[in-house]
Amino acid sequence: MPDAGVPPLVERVLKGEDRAVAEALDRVEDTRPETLAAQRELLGALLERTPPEHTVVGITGPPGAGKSTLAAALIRHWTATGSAVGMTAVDPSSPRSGGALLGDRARLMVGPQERVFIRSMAARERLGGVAPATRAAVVVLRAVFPWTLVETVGVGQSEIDIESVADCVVLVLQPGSGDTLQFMKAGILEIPEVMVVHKWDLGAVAEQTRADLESILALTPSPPGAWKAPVLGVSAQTGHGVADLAERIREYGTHAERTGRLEERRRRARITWALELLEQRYGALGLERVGGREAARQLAEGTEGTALDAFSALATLAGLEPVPGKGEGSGRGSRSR
Ligand SMILES: Nc1nc2c(ncn2[C@@H]2O[C@H](COP(=O)(O)OP(=O)(O)OP(=O)(O)O)[C@@H](O)[C@H]2O)c(=O)[nH]1
Ligand SMILES: [Mg+2]
Repeated sequence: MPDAGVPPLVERVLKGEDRAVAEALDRVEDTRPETLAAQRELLGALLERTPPEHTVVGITGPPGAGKSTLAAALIRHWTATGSAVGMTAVDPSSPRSGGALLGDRARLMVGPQERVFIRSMAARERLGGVAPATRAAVVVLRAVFPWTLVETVGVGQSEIDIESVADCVVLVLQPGSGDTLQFMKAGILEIPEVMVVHKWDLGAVAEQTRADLESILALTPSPPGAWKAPVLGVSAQTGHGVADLAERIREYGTHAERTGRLEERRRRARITWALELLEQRYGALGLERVGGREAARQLAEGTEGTALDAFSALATLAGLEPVPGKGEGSGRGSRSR
């Protein structure tokens, strides 16, 4: 039903119009400071109308583990069961895997009638963790799609960052790579909600990797009632375990919702993003002016609205250039393309 107070773009995005989604993504990925006010308004309007059960799933893991292929398999699974999916994918020109896997719908093997929206991010945004633009893109996609997938690559920071973007993190491991021990040392095995030993079709080497991983995980018992990340053998190539993976993701969602973990995580994600914006825009000075990172964190917690609203409040408190919000001037920033 049309709502008189809803900006036209927001209304079109919520209907899932591809062009509107693409336009909204262009706007929120714009890094020019003068566009911030309009972004704040757009993201606020979208978040307000986002069904809470819409879920962001992060897919992370070392290069070549098959994250994109697995994402494609999940997309097929979800669309086959009637759910639309949004995804931020790596640049199709990725040299390693020929990467066109997701940029190209034909290779993705998703029918034209299936509701999938894939946003390619620039290669620079996939390295070294999660860019603020990715956070904003995820807000747009999540407003529309029951499922949003975010792929990040790397061992280390990207796994840690993805936790503040996704509601559920899936770690994809390459069989026989010996990464597991390294992951444990880096504290990465504590992050994912679901672990996938991928390329299960490789047989014994995959089974061995799962056994190794399970024995490492057995060393760190989880407190009663806590979610215990399952270790699944999956092959995107044969389809083995894909439905099970989707089921475990859903199961975790139910658990996180029931225990309040989901809400807590989204709350923390908002703060992380606000501080990131403050630092990105004003550097160390931004944090210093509000009394350091911890103080900034607490101040941000006391604010309402989206991460951009929290950031704006912090900037104002710091006596730094205030960021106009709704009705405070600075017209809608538009892009010249
Ligand atoms: N045997 C086997 N190979 C697979 C499977 N899934 C993907 N691969 C292969 O693994 C390679 C990497 O796949 P991608 O999906 O591009 O992996 P990725 O983790 O997204 O790679 P980057 O984005 O470059 O880090 C490709 O050659 C795939 O064909 C699988 O289930 N079984
Ligand atoms: Mg990939």
